[in-house]
Amino acid sequence: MKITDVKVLVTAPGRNYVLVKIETDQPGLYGWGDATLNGRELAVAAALRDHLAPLLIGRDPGRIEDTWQFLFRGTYWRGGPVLMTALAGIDLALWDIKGKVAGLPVYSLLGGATRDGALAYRHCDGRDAQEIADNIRAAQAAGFKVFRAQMDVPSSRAFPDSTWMDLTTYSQPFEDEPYLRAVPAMFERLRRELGDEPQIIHDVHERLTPIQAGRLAAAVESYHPFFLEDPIRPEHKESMRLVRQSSRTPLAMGELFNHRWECLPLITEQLIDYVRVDIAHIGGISEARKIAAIAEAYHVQMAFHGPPDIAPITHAANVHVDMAIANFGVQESSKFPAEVEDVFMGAPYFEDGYLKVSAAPGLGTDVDETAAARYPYRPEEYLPTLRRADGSVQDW
Ligand code: CS2
Ligand code: MG
Repeated sequence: MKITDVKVLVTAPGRNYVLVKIETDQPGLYGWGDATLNGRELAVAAALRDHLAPLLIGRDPGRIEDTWQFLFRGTYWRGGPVLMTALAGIDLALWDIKGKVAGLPVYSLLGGATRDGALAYRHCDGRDAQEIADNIRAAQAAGFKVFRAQMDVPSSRAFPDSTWMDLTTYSQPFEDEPYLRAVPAMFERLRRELGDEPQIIHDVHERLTPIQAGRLAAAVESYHPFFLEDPIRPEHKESMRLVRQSSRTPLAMGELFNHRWECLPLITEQLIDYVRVDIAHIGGISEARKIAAIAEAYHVQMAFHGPPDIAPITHAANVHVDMAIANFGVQESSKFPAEVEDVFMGAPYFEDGYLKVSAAPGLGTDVDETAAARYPYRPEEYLPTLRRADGSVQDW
Protein backbone atom coordinates (compact mmCIF):
# COMPACT_ATOMS: atom_id res chain seq x y z
CA MET A 1 0.00 0.00 0.00
CA LYS A 2 1.22 3.51 -0.81
CA ILE A 3 0.47 7.10 0.13
CA THR A 4 -0.69 8.91 -3.00
CA ASP A 5 -1.53 12.38 -1.72
CA VAL A 6 -1.30 14.54 1.43
CA LYS A 7 -3.79 17.40 1.49
CA VAL A 8 -3.58 20.28 3.95
CA LEU A 9 -6.83 22.03 4.69
CA VAL A 10 -7.20 25.24 6.68
CA THR A 11 -10.74 25.89 7.85
CA ALA A 12 -12.33 28.13 10.48
CA PRO A 13 -15.74 26.88 11.64
CA GLY A 14 -15.76 29.33 14.56
CA ARG A 15 -11.99 28.97 15.02
CA ASN A 16 -9.02 28.11 12.85
CA TYR A 17 -8.07 24.47 12.34
CA VAL A 18 -5.34 22.90 10.17
CA LEU A 19 -6.26 19.42 8.96
CA VAL A 20 -4.24 16.76 7.16
CA LYS A 21 -5.81 14.22 4.82
CA ILE A 22 -3.59 11.33 3.75
CA GLU A 23 -4.86 9.45 0.72
CA THR A 24 -3.74 5.98 -0.38
CA ASP A 25 -3.74 3.88 -3.53
CA GLN A 26 -6.61 1.80 -2.02
CA PRO A 27 -9.97 3.11 -3.25
CA GLY A 28 -11.74 5.13 -0.55
CA LEU A 29 -9.00 4.57 2.05
CA TYR A 30 -7.76 7.80 3.68
CA GLY A 31 -6.97 9.15 7.14
CA TRP A 32 -7.55 12.51 8.82
CA GLY A 33 -5.20 14.20 11.25
CA ASP A 34 -5.25 17.52 13.12
CA ALA A 35 -2.26 19.87 12.91
CA THR A 36 -3.69 22.95 14.60
CA LEU A 37 -1.37 25.26 16.52
CA ASN A 38 -3.39 28.13 17.94
CA GLY A 39 -2.25 31.46 16.48
CA ARG A 40 0.50 29.84 14.36
CA GLU A 41 -1.75 27.86 12.02
CA LEU A 42 -0.23 28.95 8.72
CA ALA A 43 3.34 28.18 9.81
CA VAL A 44 2.30 24.55 10.36
CA ALA A 45 0.32 24.47 7.10
CA ALA A 46 3.42 25.70 5.23
CA ALA A 47 5.71 23.19 6.98
CA LEU A 48 3.34 20.43 5.91
CA ARG A 49 2.67 21.59 2.36
CA ASP A 50 6.15 22.75 1.43
CA HIS A 51 8.40 20.40 3.39
CA LEU A 52 6.80 17.26 4.83
CA ALA A 53 3.97 16.23 2.48
CA PRO A 54 6.29 15.70 -0.53
CA LEU A 55 8.40 13.29 1.57
CA LEU A 56 5.39 11.04 2.22
CA ILE A 57 4.29 10.29 -1.33
CA GLY A 58 4.95 6.64 -2.19
CA ARG A 59 5.62 5.57 1.42
CA ASP A 60 3.74 2.72 3.10
CA PRO A 61 1.07 4.31 5.39
CA GLY A 62 1.24 1.27 7.68
CA ARG A 63 4.81 2.03 8.78
CA ILE A 64 3.84 4.66 11.34
CA GLU A 65 6.83 4.41 13.66
CA ASP A 66 9.29 4.39 10.77
CA THR A 67 7.64 7.47 9.26
CA TRP A 68 7.70 9.17 12.68
CA GLN A 69 11.42 8.46 13.13
CA PHE A 70 12.14 9.51 9.55
CA LEU A 71 10.38 12.86 9.93
CA PHE A 72 11.73 13.52 13.45
CA ARG A 73 15.35 12.38 13.13
CA GLY A 74 15.85 11.54 9.47
CA THR A 75 15.10 15.06 8.24
CA TYR A 76 17.51 16.60 10.81
CA TRP A 77 15.39 19.52 12.10
CA ARG A 78 13.24 18.26 14.91
CA GLY A 79 11.24 19.47 17.88
CA GLY A 80 9.50 22.79 18.47
CA PRO A 81 5.77 23.48 18.27
CA VAL A 82 5.55 23.98 14.49
CA LEU A 83 7.31 20.80 13.38
CA MET A 84 5.85 18.63 16.15
CA THR A 85 2.31 19.82 15.36
CA ALA A 86 2.90 19.05 11.67
CA LEU A 87 4.19 15.60 12.64
CA ALA A 88 1.13 15.06 14.86
CA GLY A 89 -1.18 15.78 11.93
CA ILE A 90 0.57 13.08 9.89
CA ASP A 91 0.76 10.61 12.78
CA LEU A 92 -2.96 10.90 13.57
CA ALA A 93 -3.91 10.40 9.92
CA LEU A 94 -1.70 7.28 9.74
CA TRP A 95 -3.26 5.77 12.89
CA ASP A 96 -6.68 6.52 11.39
CA ILE A 97 -5.70 4.62 8.23
CA LYS A 98 -4.26 1.70 10.22
CA GLY A 99 -7.49 1.38 12.19
CA LYS A 100 -9.57 1.45 9.00
CA VAL A 101 -7.40 -1.24 7.41
CA ALA A 102 -7.74 -3.43 10.51
CA GLY A 103 -11.43 -2.62 10.98
CA LEU A 104 -10.63 -1.64 14.58
CA PRO A 105 -10.83 1.54 16.66
CA VAL A 106 -7.42 3.03 17.49
CA TYR A 107 -7.83 2.24 21.21
CA SER A 108 -8.01 -1.42 20.24
CA LEU A 109 -4.78 -1.16 18.23
CA LEU A 110 -3.15 0.38 21.32
CA GLY A 111 -3.92 -2.68 23.43
CA GLY A 112 -7.67 -2.50 23.94
CA ALA A 113 -9.91 -0.70 26.39
CA THR A 114 -8.76 -0.50 30.00
CA ARG A 115 -11.87 1.48 31.01
CA ASP A 116 -15.39 2.29 29.81
CA GLY A 117 -14.79 6.00 29.29
CA ALA A 118 -12.44 8.88 30.06
CA LEU A 119 -13.31 10.89 33.20
CA ALA A 120 -13.83 14.39 31.81
CA TYR A 121 -13.52 17.86 33.26
CA ARG A 122 -15.42 20.92 32.22
CA HIS A 123 -14.39 24.58 32.32
CA CYS A 124 -16.60 26.39 34.83
CA ASP A 125 -14.83 29.74 34.72
CA GLY A 126 -16.58 32.83 36.01
CA ARG A 127 -16.07 36.48 36.88
CA ASP A 128 -16.15 35.64 40.58
CA ALA A 129 -16.46 32.64 42.89
CA GLN A 130 -20.26 32.89 42.91
CA GLU A 131 -20.46 32.63 39.12
CA ILE A 132 -18.02 29.70 39.17
CA ALA A 133 -20.12 27.92 41.83
CA ASP A 134 -23.23 28.42 39.68
CA ASN A 135 -21.40 27.07 36.63
CA ILE A 136 -20.19 24.04 38.61
CA ARG A 137 -23.73 23.31 39.78
CA ALA A 138 -24.95 23.45 36.17
CA ALA A 139 -22.12 21.16 35.04
CA GLN A 140 -22.90 18.76 37.91
CA ALA A 141 -26.50 18.63 36.71
CA ALA A 142 -25.14 17.70 33.26
CA GLY A 143 -23.18 14.82 34.82
CA PHE A 144 -19.67 16.24 35.24
CA LYS A 145 -17.63 15.24 38.31
CA VAL A 146 -14.47 17.31 37.71
CA PHE A 147 -14.40 21.05 37.06
CA ARG A 148 -11.91 23.76 36.22
CA ALA A 149 -12.25 27.03 38.15
CA GLN A 150 -10.74 30.27 36.78
CA MET A 151 -11.78 33.76 37.73
CA ASP A 152 -11.08 37.36 36.94
CA VAL A 153 -8.59 39.00 39.29
CA PRO A 154 -9.37 42.57 40.29
CA SER A 155 -6.61 44.97 39.35
CA SER A 156 -6.08 48.51 38.26
CA ARG A 157 -6.31 48.96 34.50
CA ALA A 158 -8.77 47.73 31.88
CA PHE A 159 -7.17 45.41 29.36
CA PRO A 160 -8.33 46.33 25.85
CA ASP A 161 -7.49 43.23 23.84
CA SER A 162 -10.24 41.08 25.30
CA THR A 163 -12.23 40.04 22.22
CA TRP A 164 -10.73 36.55 21.93
CA MET A 165 -10.46 35.75 25.60
CA ASP A 166 -12.25 33.32 27.74
CA LEU A 167 -11.53 33.34 31.44
CA THR A 168 -8.45 31.16 31.08
CA THR A 169 -6.94 34.59 30.89
CA TYR A 170 -7.91 37.78 32.57
CA SER A 171 -9.61 40.77 31.10
CA GLN A 172 -7.33 43.01 33.15
CA PRO A 173 -3.57 43.26 33.60
CA PHE A 174 -2.10 40.53 35.74
CA GLU A 175 -0.70 41.34 39.17
CA ASP A 176 0.71 38.53 41.26
CA GLU A 177 -0.31 39.63 44.78
CA PRO A 178 -4.02 40.11 44.05
CA TYR A 179 -3.95 36.80 42.19
CA LEU A 180 -2.23 34.98 45.07
CA ARG A 181 -4.90 36.28 47.44
CA ALA A 182 -7.81 35.63 45.09
CA VAL A 183 -7.22 31.94 44.30
CA PRO A 184 -7.23 30.54 47.88
CA ALA A 185 -10.26 32.74 48.60
CA MET A 186 -11.96 31.29 45.54
CA PHE A 187 -11.27 27.73 46.71
CA GLU A 188 -12.48 28.54 50.22
CA ARG A 189 -15.74 29.93 48.85
CA LEU A 190 -16.26 27.03 46.45
CA ARG A 191 -15.79 24.47 49.22
CA ARG A 192 -18.16 26.41 51.49
CA GLU A 193 -20.82 26.54 48.77
CA LEU A 194 -20.36 23.13 47.17
CA GLY A 195 -18.85 20.90 49.84
CA ASP A 196 -16.00 18.45 49.40
CA GLU A 197 -17.31 16.35 46.55
CA PRO A 198 -16.66 18.35 43.36
CA GLN A 199 -13.13 17.80 42.16
CA ILE A 200 -11.67 21.17 41.25
CA ILE A 201 -8.75 22.08 38.99
CA HIS A 202 -7.11 25.49 38.72
CA ASP A 203 -4.83 26.51 35.82
CA VAL A 204 -2.12 29.03 36.80
CA HIS A 205 -1.14 29.29 33.10
CA GLU A 206 2.60 29.72 33.79
CA ARG A 207 2.15 33.06 35.54
CA LEU A 208 4.03 32.62 38.82
CA THR A 209 7.63 32.41 39.97
CA PRO A 210 8.60 29.13 41.69
CA ILE A 211 8.43 30.57 45.19
CA GLN A 212 5.05 32.17 44.50
CA ALA A 213 3.81 28.90 42.99
CA GLY A 214 4.95 27.06 46.13
CA ARG A 215 3.08 29.57 48.28
CA LEU A 216 -0.09 29.10 46.23
CA ALA A 217 0.17 25.30 46.25
CA ALA A 218 0.48 25.38 50.06
CA ALA A 219 -2.38 27.88 50.46
CA VAL A 220 -4.86 25.75 48.51
CA GLU A 221 -3.76 22.36 49.88
CA SER A 222 -6.48 22.12 52.52
CA TYR A 223 -9.14 22.58 49.79
CA HIS A 224 -7.72 19.46 48.09
CA PRO A 225 -7.67 20.61 44.46
CA PHE A 226 -7.64 17.86 41.82
CA PHE A 227 -4.48 19.53 40.54
CA LEU A 228 -2.81 22.91 40.13
CA GLU A 229 -1.84 23.30 36.49
CA ASP A 230 1.24 24.92 34.94
CA PRO A 231 2.22 26.84 38.09
CA ILE A 232 5.44 28.14 36.48
CA ARG A 233 6.91 28.77 33.05
CA PRO A 234 8.01 25.62 31.20
CA GLU A 235 11.66 26.39 30.45
CA HIS A 236 13.59 25.66 33.66
CA LYS A 237 11.87 22.48 34.76
CA GLU A 238 14.11 21.92 37.79
CA SER A 239 12.35 24.90 39.43
CA MET A 240 9.42 22.56 39.99
CA ARG A 241 11.47 21.06 42.83
CA LEU A 242 10.82 24.21 44.81
CA VAL A 243 7.11 24.08 44.06
CA ARG A 244 6.92 20.39 44.90
CA GLN A 245 8.64 20.79 48.28
CA SER A 246 6.07 23.37 49.38
CA SER A 247 2.94 21.23 49.59
CA ARG A 248 1.09 18.03 48.81
CA THR A 249 -1.16 19.72 46.28
CA PRO A 250 -1.11 17.59 43.10
CA LEU A 251 0.69 19.33 40.24
CA ALA A 252 0.21 19.15 36.48
CA MET A 253 2.30 20.45 33.60
CA GLY A 254 3.07 19.98 29.94
CA GLU A 255 0.78 21.71 27.42
CA LEU A 256 3.78 23.69 26.12
CA PHE A 257 6.03 20.65 25.76
CA ASN A 258 6.72 19.13 22.36
CA HIS A 259 8.21 15.71 23.08
CA ARG A 260 9.02 13.14 25.77
CA TRP A 261 12.41 14.55 26.69
CA GLU A 262 10.83 17.76 27.97
CA CYS A 263 8.66 15.68 30.30
CA LEU A 264 11.49 13.50 31.58
CA PRO A 265 12.86 15.34 34.62
CA LEU A 266 9.38 16.12 35.89
CA ILE A 267 8.36 12.47 35.60
CA THR A 268 11.52 10.74 36.77
CA GLU A 269 11.90 13.04 39.78
CA GLN A 270 8.16 12.73 40.46
CA LEU A 271 7.80 16.51 40.50
CA ILE A 272 4.36 16.36 38.92
CA ASP A 273 1.34 14.09 39.24
CA TYR A 274 -0.23 14.65 35.81
CA VAL A 275 1.35 15.14 32.39
CA ARG A 276 -0.67 17.66 30.38
CA VAL A 277 0.93 17.27 26.93
CA ASP A 278 -1.14 18.06 23.86
CA ILE A 279 -1.31 15.14 21.42
CA ALA A 280 -1.52 17.65 18.55
CA HIS A 281 1.73 19.32 19.64
CA ILE A 282 3.93 16.36 20.57
CA GLY A 283 3.96 14.47 17.28
CA GLY A 284 0.72 12.58 17.88
CA ILE A 285 -0.42 9.26 19.30
CA SER A 286 2.96 7.55 18.73
CA GLU A 287 4.65 9.96 21.13
CA ALA A 288 1.71 10.11 23.56
CA ARG A 289 1.79 6.39 24.25
CA LYS A 290 5.54 6.51 24.91
CA ILE A 291 5.17 9.39 27.36
CA ALA A 292 2.34 7.52 29.07
CA ALA A 293 4.51 4.42 29.38
CA ILE A 294 7.39 6.38 30.92
CA ALA A 295 4.99 8.14 33.30
CA GLU A 296 3.33 4.88 34.34
CA ALA A 297 6.62 3.63 35.75
CA TYR A 298 6.75 6.67 38.09
CA HIS A 299 3.10 6.71 39.25
CA VAL A 300 2.43 9.78 37.12
CA GLN A 301 -0.93 9.98 35.33
CA MET A 302 -1.93 11.44 31.98
CA ALA A 303 -4.27 14.40 31.59
CA PHE A 304 -4.02 15.29 27.91
CA HIS A 305 -4.67 18.90 26.92
CA GLY A 306 -8.14 19.27 25.38
CA PRO A 307 -8.91 22.93 24.61
CA PRO A 308 -11.23 24.06 21.79
CA ASP A 309 -8.20 25.37 19.85
CA ILE A 310 -7.39 21.85 18.64
CA ALA A 311 -9.80 20.05 16.32
CA PRO A 312 -12.25 17.31 17.36
CA ILE A 313 -9.90 14.84 15.62
CA THR A 314 -7.32 15.39 18.39
CA HIS A 315 -10.07 15.19 21.02
CA ALA A 316 -10.92 11.77 19.57
CA ALA A 317 -7.22 10.79 19.66
CA ASN A 318 -7.12 11.88 23.33
CA VAL A 319 -9.96 9.56 24.22
CA HIS A 320 -8.56 6.63 22.21
CA VAL A 321 -5.28 6.91 24.16
CA ASP A 322 -7.11 7.52 27.48
CA MET A 323 -9.14 4.36 26.86
CA ALA A 324 -6.06 2.22 26.27
CA ILE A 325 -3.49 3.34 28.86
CA ALA A 326 -3.32 2.13 32.45
CA ASN A 327 -2.27 5.49 33.95
CA PHE A 328 -5.09 7.72 32.74
CA GLY A 329 -5.96 10.57 35.11
CA VAL A 330 -8.51 12.96 33.67
CA GLN A 331 -9.45 14.40 30.28
CA GLU A 332 -10.05 18.10 29.62
CA SER A 333 -13.22 18.52 27.55
CA SER A 334 -14.29 21.55 25.55
CA LYS A 335 -17.34 23.25 24.22
CA PHE A 336 -16.86 23.93 20.52
CA PRO A 337 -18.39 26.70 18.42
CA ALA A 338 -21.66 25.47 16.86
CA GLU A 339 -20.23 25.59 13.32
CA VAL A 340 -17.74 22.84 14.22
CA GLU A 341 -20.52 20.29 13.81
CA ASP A 342 -20.97 21.31 10.16
CA VAL A 343 -17.40 20.25 9.40
CA PHE A 344 -16.47 17.43 11.79
CA MET A 345 -18.19 14.12 12.33
CA GLY A 346 -17.52 11.48 14.97
CA ALA A 347 -16.17 13.66 17.79
CA PRO A 348 -16.09 12.08 21.27
CA TYR A 349 -19.43 12.17 23.08
CA PHE A 350 -20.13 12.80 26.75
CA GLU A 351 -22.05 10.38 28.95
CA ASP A 352 -22.56 10.78 32.68
CA GLY A 353 -19.14 12.23 33.53
CA TYR A 354 -17.13 10.38 30.89
CA LEU A 355 -15.98 11.02 27.33
CA LYS A 356 -16.41 8.12 24.95
CA VAL A 357 -15.64 7.23 21.35
CA SER A 358 -17.50 4.80 19.16
CA ALA A 359 -16.00 1.47 18.11
CA ALA A 360 -15.81 2.73 14.49
CA PRO A 361 -12.53 1.85 12.73
CA GLY A 362 -9.63 4.29 13.08
CA LEU A 363 -10.21 7.50 15.01
CA GLY A 364 -13.88 7.41 14.02
CA THR A 365 -13.81 11.02 12.85
CA ASP A 366 -14.43 12.44 9.40
CA VAL A 367 -14.40 15.85 7.75
CA ASP A 368 -16.97 17.34 5.36
CA GLU A 369 -14.63 19.09 2.91
CA THR A 370 -17.44 21.00 1.17
CA ALA A 371 -18.58 22.40 4.51
CA ALA A 372 -14.98 23.16 5.52
CA ALA A 373 -14.55 25.26 2.35
CA ARG A 374 -17.40 27.50 3.53
CA TYR A 375 -15.27 28.63 6.53
CA PRO A 376 -12.14 30.42 5.30
CA TYR A 377 -9.13 31.09 7.54
CA ARG A 378 -9.66 33.96 10.00
CA PRO A 379 -6.49 36.05 10.19
CA GLU A 380 -7.90 38.18 13.02
CA GLU A 381 -7.99 35.18 15.35
CA TYR A 382 -4.70 35.76 17.02
CA LEU A 383 -3.43 34.80 20.44
CA PRO A 384 -4.03 37.47 23.07
CA THR A 385 -1.18 38.92 25.08
CA LEU A 386 -1.11 39.90 28.72
CA ARG A 387 0.74 42.70 30.50
CA ARG A 388 1.37 43.78 34.06
CA ALA A 389 -0.04 47.00 35.47
CA ASP A 390 3.31 48.71 34.77
CA GLY A 391 3.05 47.77 31.09
CA SER A 392 5.62 44.95 31.09
CA VAL A 393 5.10 41.60 29.41
CA GLN A 394 3.41 38.86 31.41
CA ASP A 395 3.11 35.19 30.43
CA TRP A 396 -0.33 34.78 29.01
C1 CS2 B 1 -5.42 26.19 28.61
C2 CS2 B 1 -5.55 26.40 27.12
O1 CS2 B 1 -6.91 24.40 28.35
C3 CS2 B 1 -5.97 24.83 29.00
O2 CS2 B 1 -5.47 24.24 29.94
O3 CS2 B 1 -4.17 26.35 29.16
O4 CS2 B 1 -6.82 26.96 26.91
C4 CS2 B 1 -4.50 27.30 26.46
O5 CS2 B 1 -4.60 28.61 26.94
C5 CS2 B 1 -4.68 27.34 24.97
O6 CS2 B 1 -4.76 26.04 24.48
C6 CS2 B 1 -3.58 28.10 24.26
O7 CS2 B 1 -3.72 27.98 22.88
MG1 MG C 1 -3.71 24.91 30.66
